[in-house]
Amino acid sequence: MTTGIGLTVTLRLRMGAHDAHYAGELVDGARMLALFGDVATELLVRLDGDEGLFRAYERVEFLAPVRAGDFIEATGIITRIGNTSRTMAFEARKVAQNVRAAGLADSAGDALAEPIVVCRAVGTCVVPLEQQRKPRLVLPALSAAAPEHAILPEPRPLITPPPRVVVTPPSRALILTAAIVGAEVTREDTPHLPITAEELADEAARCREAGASVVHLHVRTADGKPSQSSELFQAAIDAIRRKTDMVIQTSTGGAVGMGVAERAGPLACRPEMATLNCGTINFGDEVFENTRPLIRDLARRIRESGSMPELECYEVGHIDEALALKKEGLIGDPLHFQFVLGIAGGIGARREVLEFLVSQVPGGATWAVAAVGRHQRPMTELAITMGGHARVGLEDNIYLEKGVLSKGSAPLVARAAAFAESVGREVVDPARARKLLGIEPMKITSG
Ligand code: KMH
Ligand code: ZN
Repeated sequence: MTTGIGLTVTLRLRMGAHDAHYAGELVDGARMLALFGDVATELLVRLDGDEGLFRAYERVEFLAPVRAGDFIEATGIITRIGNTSRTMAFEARKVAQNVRAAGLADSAGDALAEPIVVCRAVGTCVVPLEQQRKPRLVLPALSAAAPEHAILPEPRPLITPPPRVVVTPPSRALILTAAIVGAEVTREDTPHLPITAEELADEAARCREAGASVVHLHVRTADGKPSQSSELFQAAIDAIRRKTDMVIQTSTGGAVGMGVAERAGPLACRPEMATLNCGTINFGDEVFENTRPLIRDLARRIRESGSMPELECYEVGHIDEALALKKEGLIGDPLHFQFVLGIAGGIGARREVLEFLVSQVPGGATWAVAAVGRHQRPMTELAITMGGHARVGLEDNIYLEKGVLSKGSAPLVARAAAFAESVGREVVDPARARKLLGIEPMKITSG
């Protein structure tokens, strides 16, 4: 038994001379749609045991030319499931092509280091109820009217016990968090890193403009060193408050090697939200230590400061640790998990990993993904299509494309927001984010 959300299929094939329709051996756009039709059909066969019918495209974008000889990879992912309708997002990428250069043989070809996206689309297919042959847990439709924290009905008993299923329905509303500075990235890595309170506030405001409703905050001393000083945090919070209404989430992770008292520094500012790291991991070549007593100490301090914890999970067992904290009364509902993927030494940034993590999230909780480096874009897009929330920004990834530095975190937020819109998610403002996270409406209006 499966929800089907996030199910993905990829086909790869070569465009032939018979596909070329226009001058210059150009292939017509309809060929990409025919490919998406095949991808959709395989998705439906896997999901429902029936080919179904393609009903409508909501959006089609042709982004780059396709020519005879190009190798095209087409991927589709199921983003919504109704009783009979299945919405899918598609992307076609060119992965190899003929060179077509003077002086080279006609047969010369190149595999592309970075695939070129040639077409994107969103469409809906239908499988009549009587043709659906596979038992499946039907999720509530992702309509604006759907309750944002609805609990799914108990699945009907099957003859064989079903595996654990995702019990948190995907949300149409999307919270984007901007992690604008962090503790590890330096000005040597990227000149676009904000450091002073004013720089942090300006960057936060740009991210808000781009679609972020939460800012995950670290601070630095004037010479760029990571700090957990409550004075520096207060200055940054005041500056951010003067410019935006974003939810401010302070770090209690700080930098590797800091002790608990130092890490708790920003809690003196009584932030609306604070991270709570739920376990120890190898963090690159270092150890990010979060012993069980330290986690409990910070959980108590977060509770006393009146902040809402965001549960940072770097491994599967960290979810269990968070659930233990709840049992012990150190944290309360609603729980909000952040799955941090792709850190060297931590859990991998892969679809199967995320699907399993999400399957462990209890009903009523919300979850997000923060993936590092080159994993940020694909994992953000996967989280968005699976109905979770997402964090992007320079703390986790400094590149917009391979070799191209992002000019701050805002372009990364803007890209995630554009993708979200293309698959039917609604990027929310801070007021709505507070509601979704169960945070009191903001009382402080300026610093
Ligand atoms: N800098 C990392 C060691 C958090 O903000 O809570 C920890 C971190 C997590 O960034
Ligand atoms: Zn952080």
